[in-house]
Amino acid sequence: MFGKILIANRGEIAVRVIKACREMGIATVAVFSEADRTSLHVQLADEAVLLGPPPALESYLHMDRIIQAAHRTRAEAIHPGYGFLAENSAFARLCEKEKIVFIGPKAKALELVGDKVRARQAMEQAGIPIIPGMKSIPKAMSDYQQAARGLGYPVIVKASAGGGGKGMRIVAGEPDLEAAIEAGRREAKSAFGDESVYLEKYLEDPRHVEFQVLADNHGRLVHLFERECSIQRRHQKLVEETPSPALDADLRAKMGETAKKVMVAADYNNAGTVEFLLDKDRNFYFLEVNARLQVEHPVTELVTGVDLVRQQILAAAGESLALRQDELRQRGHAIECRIYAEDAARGFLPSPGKILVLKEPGGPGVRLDSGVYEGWDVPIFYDPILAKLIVWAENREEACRRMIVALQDYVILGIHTTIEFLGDIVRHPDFRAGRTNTGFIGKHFADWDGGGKDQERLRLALAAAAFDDMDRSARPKDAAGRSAADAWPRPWQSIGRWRIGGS
Ligand code: MV4
Repeated sequence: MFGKILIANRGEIAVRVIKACREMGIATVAVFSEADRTSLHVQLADEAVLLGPPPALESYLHMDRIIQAAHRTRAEAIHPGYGFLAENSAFARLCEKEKIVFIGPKAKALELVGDKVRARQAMEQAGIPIIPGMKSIPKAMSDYQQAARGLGYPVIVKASAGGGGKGMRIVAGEPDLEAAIEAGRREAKSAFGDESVYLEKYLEDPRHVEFQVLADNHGRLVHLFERECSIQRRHQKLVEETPSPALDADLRAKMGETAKKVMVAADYNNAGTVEFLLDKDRNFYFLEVNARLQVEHPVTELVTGVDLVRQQILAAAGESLALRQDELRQRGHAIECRIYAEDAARGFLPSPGKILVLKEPGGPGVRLDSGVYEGWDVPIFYDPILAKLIVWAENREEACRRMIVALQDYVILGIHTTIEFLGDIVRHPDFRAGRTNTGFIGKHFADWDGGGKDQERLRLALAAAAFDDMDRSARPKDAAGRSAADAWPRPWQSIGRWRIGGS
């Protein structure tokens, strides 16, 4: 087993990986940018190496500096987390050349699944259902027109190098096709440096259901069931859960076996996720492979009891997978809510700044994967995820109730977060009934205003009071040594009544 691992990431996922390493007796190296000197992951690791200035290209995306940090600290392996270099085949290759183990799939598998058109070809050959559409990149506009007529409108333009919605355009009819292809090309070119786009039949409001897979380096693999990820806004997931309310045992078994076939066809190793779209008639189609540990991995951990990060590390060290498909079970129900530093009432504007008050939920079946602490300044430079709140309960309804209470117990003042927005999602009758699809947020929450001006004034007043309270040691004290700020109750330290949807 490795003696020391470098974590090439920041925030909650770096903290999550450090935790797994500590449990395994593995020393940890954090890397950080100048904007992250005081970050939690830096404080929790055994060692930390400064990479450079705040911009990701100068720090968390700077391959040479990360490799150098690994050499200097004698780390034997690098865990990339998600985002940044996690699915970068050039980085996986560089690690190999430098004799550092990349904790993830081989560069060749990363290349295949990173190329959507090649992946579609490979999956079709393996007998996997793919969304009807093109299987190569054509030259002429007339080829696109012909393909679109054959598929029938609406169609969707997708970038071959893409993923996550960049370069995508929905086209209602032939008059809009050329402009959509041009726009998709430009966006793909600037996002991925590759302007290749292709067409698929557009599926209306599908569900997004993905399967977790674990594979070792010796050809053994299992799936760990599904995650339902339909609650998204502009391709940013907000709520995930497992089991999916849309699957029965039969469909689950079919999709799970298909997910394993996908990974065999991709010659895939380590942890990965196979994404499917599920239409209203319960047809499922391969969408793409996410070649990384995903943000939403904890819901799978809570219902299967498997520590996915530990499994990633074991597999990367060359150990044989000790899990057997026929021994894996889904027990109970898990839901995850993503806490972003964003103002949900104002178009999800980023909301960096100092966390003045932080009160965290806990209790039975409540897990918080967090990368923040009270008094810390949330920097503006990176993905705004602060934490993930994950709950487990025996069934979906109990899990919803547990989530609602945990969100009520979660107080962050000083910056805007998605906490209140998430509470309204989980309380929504359609969510409660499991009636979710990728159109849910657009349909029910397009103009959510967080309770309006009154709620906003209250939050501001509480934040101001909390700010005032921070400096209480400087206040004049009475004979007993108490300052005025020690008076109780202090409303900004309380939970409940003043909050939207509070008790
Ligand atoms: C689609 C689709 C409908 N039809 N493809 C969005 C992200 C990218 N990975 C693929 N996506 C979609 N592809 C066809 N042929 C609808 C989406 C889509 C979506 C997919 C998964 C989760 C959320 C989504 C939100 C909007 C659109």
